[in-house]
Amino acid sequence: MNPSGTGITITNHILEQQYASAGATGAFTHLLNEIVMAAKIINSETTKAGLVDILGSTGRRNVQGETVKKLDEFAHGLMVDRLYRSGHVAMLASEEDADPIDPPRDTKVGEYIVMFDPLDGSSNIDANVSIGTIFSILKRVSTGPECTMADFLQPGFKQVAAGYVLYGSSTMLVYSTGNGVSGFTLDPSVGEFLLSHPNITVPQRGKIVSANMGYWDYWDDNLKNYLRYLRAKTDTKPVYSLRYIGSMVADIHRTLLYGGIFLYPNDTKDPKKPWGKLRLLYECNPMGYLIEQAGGLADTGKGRVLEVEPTELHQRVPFIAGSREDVEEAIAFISGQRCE
Ligand code: AHM
Ligand code: MG
Repeated sequence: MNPSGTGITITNHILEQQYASAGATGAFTHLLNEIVMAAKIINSETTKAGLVDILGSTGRRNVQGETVKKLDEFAHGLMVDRLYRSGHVAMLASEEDADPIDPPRDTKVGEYIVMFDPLDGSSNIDANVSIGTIFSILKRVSTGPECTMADFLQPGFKQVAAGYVLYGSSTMLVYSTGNGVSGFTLDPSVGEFLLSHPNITVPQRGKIVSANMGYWDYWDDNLKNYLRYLRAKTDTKPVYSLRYIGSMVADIHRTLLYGGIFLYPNDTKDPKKPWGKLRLLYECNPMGYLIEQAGGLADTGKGRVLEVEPTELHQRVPFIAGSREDVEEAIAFISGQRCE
């Protein structure tokens, strides 16, 4: 039933972390458990998506100008409801909403800020390709009666937890509270996430590169030199395999397990996309946190992702993450220190 045979449920695991942390009140545990519950419900909807009239576009566009799929809306609404229901959230923000989301009236609020992408990779839904939910948890920093933008615009190293749910060939929840990375697989027969991947560690070097090569013409020469280097066999390195799913959660999950490098660089030719596509606060920061917690690196090409000072809620950054040696090598090329 449980691939590792340990039989540890995610609820046990979260509770164990709570007991190990002096002064923990259980608020954080309750919050994470609401995310687990939301993950189970979103999973159930995604797996029956082909059976009911939930697939397909609503025809509306989100704040990023992208077509919103019905499942995105469902996942967004569910995350908002469940997280506020925990009573421990100060305020929420989602990829699907231009502004932070106010708590419903008369809701008990708490001290945590949660930012999330409710259904990442949603353009893949209709093709039955893996999609995911990403979340980032911070502590509120403002002290007044209402939250301010400063609560959301905190650098990624301030995260107290981050994780993702991958709706794939099996459903997994991977999270970290700053003590390494743990992965749980949903056993559909009992409806529980069971510890299947304790202490995930990204290999120091991989042999997979993951990037949308269709954008080749929009990338700068230093980056192209790096990618040419990866596809050449030398005495010291193999030819790197290309794997790109186009769902960040799935691409990062594979990178965590197998190693290698994931890149979503900036576009040098489109003035509307000078920072690439991926959003700092609810995509790159949580994934960067997990990659670092697993022993890898996450960089913008100009520095550590987790140290970027955010300026806007939906800010985008270039994202280069994966095995430590691969990312270091990529940065050497991107900065022009190496060209072959
Ligand atoms: P989304 O949050 O609107 O789904 O967009 C993010 C997704 C990532 O999952 C993925 O890495 C990227 O967009 C793929 O973009 P592209 O099609 O430009 O390669
Ligand atoms: Mg999305």
